Amino acid sequence: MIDLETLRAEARRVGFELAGVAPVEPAGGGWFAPHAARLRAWLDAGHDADMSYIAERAAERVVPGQLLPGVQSAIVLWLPHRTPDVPRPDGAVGRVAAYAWGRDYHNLARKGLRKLRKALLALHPGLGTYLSVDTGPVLERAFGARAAVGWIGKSTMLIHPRLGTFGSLAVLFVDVALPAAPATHPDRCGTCTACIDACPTDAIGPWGVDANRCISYWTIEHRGVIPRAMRRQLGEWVFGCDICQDVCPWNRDAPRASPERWQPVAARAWPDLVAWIATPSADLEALIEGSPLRRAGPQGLRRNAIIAAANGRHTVALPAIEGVLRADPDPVLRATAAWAAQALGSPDARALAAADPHPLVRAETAPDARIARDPRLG
Ligand code: B12
Ligand code: SF4
Ligand code: SF4
Repeated sequence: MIDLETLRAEARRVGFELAGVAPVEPAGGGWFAPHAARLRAWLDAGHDADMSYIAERAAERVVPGQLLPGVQSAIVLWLPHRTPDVPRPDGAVGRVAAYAWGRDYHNLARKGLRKLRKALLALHPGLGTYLSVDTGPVLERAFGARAAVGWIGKSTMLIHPRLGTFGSLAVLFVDVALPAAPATHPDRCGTCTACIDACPTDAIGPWGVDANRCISYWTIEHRGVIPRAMRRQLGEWVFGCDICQDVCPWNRDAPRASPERWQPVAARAWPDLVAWIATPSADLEALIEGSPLRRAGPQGLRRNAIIAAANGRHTVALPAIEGVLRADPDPVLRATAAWAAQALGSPDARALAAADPHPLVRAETAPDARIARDPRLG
């Protein structure tokens, strides 16, 4: 049987900074029951917004034996992803969450998991495994907490006392009982409420994060037009949001991840809004190859860039936004451009939107679509 020290050494060899083990009951009872109940409550409250993929595979999330019959342990792995900050260039740029400044962690984590599985199979021939990164039907933070990789903070982020919150998780289920963490990590949030206070949309509540209010959800997961009530709240974020992590005291002195490994680039950390807006969706695809930005897709990224340009009052982006409104084939982008062009004072935007063949775009001329000037934006 592999011991924890050997497992940790193997995990480090294949690129993970931390590894821990949680015991798993195939039926999902025991320590896991409160987590399953929280997932159910979160779904019942509608906090999943339109991420229907979570509810569709909720049964597997709460009964791990459905993913791997006879599962006995979950190996939880941590990949630190926040490199040193990339300097902000001058001009009209948007903000991107740290995990997407460079290479895609999903690829690195999957490669690492496969190597780890190979090493374990050499020790345990016939071992049954199931591996999951992010979109798999596994409650990763619950297993991370039980494996004592960290504690779940009020922001719902899993926090490691040395590494903070800026880490991605990956999980490997196995059907043998590995030596599990004897106890969970103590909660070290104490009386702090910095994440709750700083969240600009009040998305963090007692049930966890309500995706309907979270900037990360709207900029990454949501397809289609973003509701007007949310657009101003996105500020300059064009992919994800790091506010609840940036204010967390456990990140203050956390070491940064290797830039050689992650290869962060300014064009992804601080995207040029005009370039993103003006690049046809088909061409933007090539620019985001091998990056987590692919999750939002070219339509989502260009939509978000148009909103960020309006929020930042970047009039330099107006010609590109009007170009989208006049000629882009995508009605979602034209509708967003109609709103943004009006916000930036375009004299033609309203008439162009009114003459558009698509109802989504024409809706942006309704009286409540007129944009009140936000005093904070000058
Ligand atoms: C859906 C999802 C989202 C949604 C919903 C977020 C949410 N909090 O649920 C949206 C799109 C908003 C989102 C945003 C982000 N996400 Co996300 N997301 C996921 C995903 C795919 C599923 C999460 C889920 O099941 N949510 C449902 C709720 C019910 O689960 P939960 O929030 O994890 O809550 C659990 C605990 O909080 C626990 N709990 C909370 N309090 C208590 C108290 C007690 C007593 C107990 C027993 C349990 C408990 O109960 C729940 C069940 O375990 C996971 C990957 C995965 N497969 O797990 C990544 C994941 C959670 N996301 C991640 C990241 C990095 C982010 C962002 C930081 C990205 C960004 N920079 O924009 C933001 C952070 C927002 C935030 N504060 O959570 C990482 C988190 C890593 C970490 N260190 O914690 C994960 C693990 C992906 C990964 N593989 O690395 N995400
Ligand atoms: S990611 Fe941003 S919007 Fe979402 S909970 Fe954190 S601070 Fe709030
Ligand atoms: S900001 Fe404070 S309350 Fe929020 S997760 Fe970090 S330590 Fe916990």
